[in-house]
Amino acid sequence: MLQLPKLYAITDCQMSNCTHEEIVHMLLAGGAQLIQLRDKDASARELLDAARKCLPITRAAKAKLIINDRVDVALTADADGVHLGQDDLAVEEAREILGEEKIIGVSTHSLDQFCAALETSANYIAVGPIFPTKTKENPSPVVGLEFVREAKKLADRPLVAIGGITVERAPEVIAAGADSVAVISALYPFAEIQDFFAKPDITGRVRAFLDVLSK
Ligand code: TZP
Ligand code: MG
Repeated sequence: MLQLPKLYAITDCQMSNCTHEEIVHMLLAGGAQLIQLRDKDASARELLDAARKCLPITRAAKAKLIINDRVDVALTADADGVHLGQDDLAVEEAREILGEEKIIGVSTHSLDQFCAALETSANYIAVGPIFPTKTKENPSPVVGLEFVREAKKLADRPLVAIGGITVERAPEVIAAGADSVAVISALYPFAEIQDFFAKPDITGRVRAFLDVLSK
């Protein structure tokens, strides 16, 4: 079975004022071993271009790079896998395209969706939003830590928790049963951006997550 590191770091160019490549460098410098390339504003070509730039960097660090939403981009770039939402291709459709070796993850937002995902060949199942989040447009209702506990009882594969997870809250999410916490905004500290050209301390945030999660 797939082993997931406790931190699943997701790229966000808008929040960080950085390119995906820059973000990936900073995430790896902090010790991230699992990264998702996510860009809802990018065209397929732009996302493919970013994936092709980032993959040699993650490979050199022996880290995994998962593409959000786009099975075609994951296949063409030969990424490590794809992360699917409820409106993307179904897991088995993606599996047919990507083959047995690639990682396929799927987001679920209710017990019904979680149970349906258990019937697929998904390598991990994500649940959320755990806490309120401003990052996702039209997020599903918050499911809370109780949902993580319930999902853990049923899970036969790694469980990823997402949505509003901060350094402070990450330990309780892992304690509730998540194998990994997927994080966007808490990796891109706005307050530290003093001016337009400044870059946030993404590496520092990764270290902070890994530090609390190693205890
Ligand atoms: N799916 C459920 S919540 C969410 C996604 C993509 C956004 C997570 O972002 P943040 O900033 O870590 O709350
Ligand atoms: Mg999606």
